[in-house]
Amino acid sequence: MTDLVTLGETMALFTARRVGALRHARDFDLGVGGAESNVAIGVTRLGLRACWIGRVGADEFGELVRSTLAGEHVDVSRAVVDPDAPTGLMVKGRRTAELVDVHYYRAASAGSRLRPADLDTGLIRSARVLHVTGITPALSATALEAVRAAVAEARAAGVPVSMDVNYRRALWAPDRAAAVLGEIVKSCDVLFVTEAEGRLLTGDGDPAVPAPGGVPAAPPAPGGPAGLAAALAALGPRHVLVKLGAHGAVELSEGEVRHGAPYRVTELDPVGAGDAFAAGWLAGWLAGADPERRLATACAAGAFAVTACGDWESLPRRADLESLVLGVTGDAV
Ligand code: KDG
Repeated sequence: MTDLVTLGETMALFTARRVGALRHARDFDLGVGGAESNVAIGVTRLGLRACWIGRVGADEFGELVRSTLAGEHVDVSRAVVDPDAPTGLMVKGRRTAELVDVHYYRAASAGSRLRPADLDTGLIRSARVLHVTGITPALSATALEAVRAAVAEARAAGVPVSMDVNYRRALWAPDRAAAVLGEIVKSCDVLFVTEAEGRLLTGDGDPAVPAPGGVPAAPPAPGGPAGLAAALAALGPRHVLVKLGAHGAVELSEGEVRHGAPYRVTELDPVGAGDAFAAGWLAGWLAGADPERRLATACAAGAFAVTACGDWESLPRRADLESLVLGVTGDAV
């Protein structure tokens, strides 16, 4: 049985080795990146079974995406190889030692041609959770329809739906994102947001939501993160997770507010931290961990993910989480 099913675009990812403007980069590491497949890898590393649904081109990068995910024990048997479009690309630079900048080359990519017919509805109906992000609906009309169809299928079968808003300014305008994602949120059981993304959904939007790797510059939400979580829970989700970066996270679940304490780590690459947080929380939730423990697991996973370069490479395994928590608090996750 598959625990988590997710759908989205996974791209080939070139990461500049040198700090500075990309035009001066000479060497790149080649890997893959995709928010949904990052979560799939994250929960797999924590002992669950995950399936990723998406499209790749019939090219070397598509092969790289499928073999990388399969190498991480993610089920890619439903991935579609599209002969008519290339695998999308993402290029990651280091503008300064602290600032990561991300550039997409994904318009009309194979991944953006995802469509409802690509879904294995039986698989979704038998999963323990469907995880989607706000990235996929921004890719194309058919990708948006695929997300809507997957969510409807899950709802009809009583499968919980989890969504990470993952707002990407490079893909769509904030008002369009708020309108489209606001509809999907109503069907979600679990919602992951940053403060700025949360305000986008509640209509107190600050359009200056950072690009991945950008520095969050959000003024405090009225009522603080707990007030924001309450406003978001009023839209539908039973569990709302507001990620606060270096300040940990706030969870509102079934009327109870919890604060997840941050872990002190040295940050090398912030991209992928949100996916790690979602994976840690979902893995704890599916394992039936108590609320304090699952939130601590999420915070520890998010912290662990920033300690090394790569969008998913530093996603923790169970033993990694234990060493991080033991190192800081002397307690086990
Ligand atoms: O969350 C990390 C992602 O940003 C990255 O892996 C690529 O899916 C991606 C995106 O669209 O930014």
